[in-house]
Amino acid sequence: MHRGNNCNRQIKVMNNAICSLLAGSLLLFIGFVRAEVVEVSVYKMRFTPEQITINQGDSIRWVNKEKRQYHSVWFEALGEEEGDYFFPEESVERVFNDVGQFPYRCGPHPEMTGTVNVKQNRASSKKSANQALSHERKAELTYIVKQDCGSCHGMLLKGGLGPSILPEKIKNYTAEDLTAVILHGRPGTPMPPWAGILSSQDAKWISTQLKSGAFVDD
Ligand code: HEC
Ligand SMILES: [Cu+2]
Repeated sequence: MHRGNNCNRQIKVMNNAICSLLAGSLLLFIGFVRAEVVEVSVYKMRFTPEQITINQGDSIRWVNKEKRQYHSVWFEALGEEEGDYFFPEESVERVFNDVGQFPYRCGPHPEMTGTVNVKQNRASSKKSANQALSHERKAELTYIVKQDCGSCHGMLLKGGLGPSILPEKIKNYTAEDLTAVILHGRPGTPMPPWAGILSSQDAKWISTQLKSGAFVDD
């Protein structure tokens, strides 16, 4: 069930390319177009990330990582019925075939909200691995680290629901170790895999920045 389970264990002996091929059992191949399943964590009464952008044809899987709380995913604004409740360790999935912006909320907890942005052009979604990150992408990634990572690791990355990821605490990890944790998550813990949202280049950049303390210096 958990994507990346084997990958984490074997990451030391396999490179990322092979690893993502294995994770590819989750991916559907439609012609040359690869539809992805992107995970959203449901944890501590929040959808994380709250805003997510995917390509047409991709799916979102909402995974309940709470200890006891159940939730639902309800696209109320579309005039739909509330989705089924899903309990800890359960998930719900939905495919998005239409382009647009789709806000949703949890039925029992109206304050829990999220938005799925579905865009048409899949070519521009992830930068190719050897292309330098643009200033815009770096700004986006900094925002993701502060908002999304910060929701668990603390706004100042000093720890919260997740451990501190300040330079001192992660000094025994290489940037490659951190990149693997970010892309694949830690199965069985609330740390979600970011591979659907971040390219390996994005994750590598974040890892380098984390190690240098760049996110907390300014
Ligand atoms: C839903 C909560 C949550 C979110 C969001 C989250 N993390 Fe985590 N993260 C955790 C938890 C919990 C752990 C500890 C997992 C364990 O027990 O091994 C963790 C572990 C880590 C570790 C390993 C730390 C160590 O000392 O082993 C790194 C690095 C990390 N997260 C980075 C990130 C980054 C970067 C992001 C944003 C892209 C992020 N996390 C988003 C909950 C989260
Ligand atoms: Cu809820």
